[in-house]
Amino acid sequence: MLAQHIDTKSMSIFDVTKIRADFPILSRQVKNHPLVYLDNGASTQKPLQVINAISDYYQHTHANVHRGVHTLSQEATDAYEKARITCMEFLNAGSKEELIFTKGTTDSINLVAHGFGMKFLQAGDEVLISGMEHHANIVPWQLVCEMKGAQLRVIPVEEDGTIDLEKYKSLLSEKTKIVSVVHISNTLGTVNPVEEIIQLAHERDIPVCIDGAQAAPHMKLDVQQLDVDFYAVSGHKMYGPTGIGLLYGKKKWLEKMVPYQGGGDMIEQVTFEKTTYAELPFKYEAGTPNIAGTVGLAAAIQYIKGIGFEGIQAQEQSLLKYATERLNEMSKVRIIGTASQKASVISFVIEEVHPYDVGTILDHMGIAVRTGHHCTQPLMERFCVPGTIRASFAFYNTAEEVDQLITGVKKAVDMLT
Ligand code: C6P
Repeated sequence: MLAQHIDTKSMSIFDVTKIRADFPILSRQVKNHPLVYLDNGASTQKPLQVINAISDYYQHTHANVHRGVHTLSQEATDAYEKARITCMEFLNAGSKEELIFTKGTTDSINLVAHGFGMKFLQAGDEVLISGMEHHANIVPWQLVCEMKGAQLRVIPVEEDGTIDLEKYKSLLSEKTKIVSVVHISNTLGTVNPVEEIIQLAHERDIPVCIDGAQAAPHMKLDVQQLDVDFYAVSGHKMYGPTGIGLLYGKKKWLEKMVPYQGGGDMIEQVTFEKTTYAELPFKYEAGTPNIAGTVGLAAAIQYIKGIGFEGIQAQEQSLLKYATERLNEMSKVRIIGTASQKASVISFVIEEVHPYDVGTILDHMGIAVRTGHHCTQPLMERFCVPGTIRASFAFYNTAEEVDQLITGVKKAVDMLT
């Protein structure tokens, strides 16, 4: 990770002012203050390139896909399938059969849990997740485990917010049918050693599903190099629209698994006696898809590519380092999640202060952070806190915004302690 001297006035690795001009929302006021948007882990803002691509699609191209011989339907189908290729290249998936459009990470993981679980899980089997999972990577597995009489097992989290790898190794057994863990924790920022996690599972022929919701916006992904079996992503966390996401799945699994939803477009032949399913990836895309969402997501990917992950990481790691240093200067502030490999997410608590109160004070200063359990309640329990204050940075954030956050946190400390 990047280590460099930070000069707060001139720390930008690239032209942030120019980049910020692409995001209209960043120049609005909140409570009579310029918006300081530090809730990118929840959802990122959208550049004009994405907004315009969606608007352009609706103004000139829209019709339903895969259904019509008319020009608009063919053009919409072309746009949809072209977006698939863009997304496929973004993840470096081997073929478009392996790239399914979903509503987002939650939908993708539900698809895997149902499709894999209903086919392959039996009573007594185990599904292995980690203690830092988002509810989206807990509840779908609980649902299918309950239906199949299987058991959910959990890899513990260490005090610094890393996965206990030794315990992971000991939990892998012949009962383990699938491992499903998060790539980057939305609450702690920890970047998990997914290569090692995958390799250890594969040594026992156990497939691995990775929740990549927080990784896709921050790092170059290569599902083939990872050799991962399933990889889930949300469009709205990577500068794309809401309601669109990706599931990468290895063909060998997708072919064997059962469809998650039935309906139009996912069939080959329907009779009242029996239905046969469409080829991949359509087997898993029932109903009219979010066509405009795929166009917007493809535009977001082009936008990210235009900036490049090298610049994105340099900027975000600088902000992370600077914010960590400044927060650590405050005696009443405690950072939760101190792993050496982190994305630009900082969770912290203030002694004897409820996170919501801090969030409210910050909001009055125009600063948007997330407060609460971040949909990781078991992780909150692990760290014995009701919730945290979370600042999550994107490449369009600045050191000045970190300074404003620190001013806000100091004000909260003065008012509430
Ligand atoms: N985390 C956050 O503020 P959806 O809602 O389907 O796009 O993503 C769910 C999800 C799954 N896994 C991880 C690691 C996530 O961070 C999220 C979404 C947001 O942290 C909203 S709860």
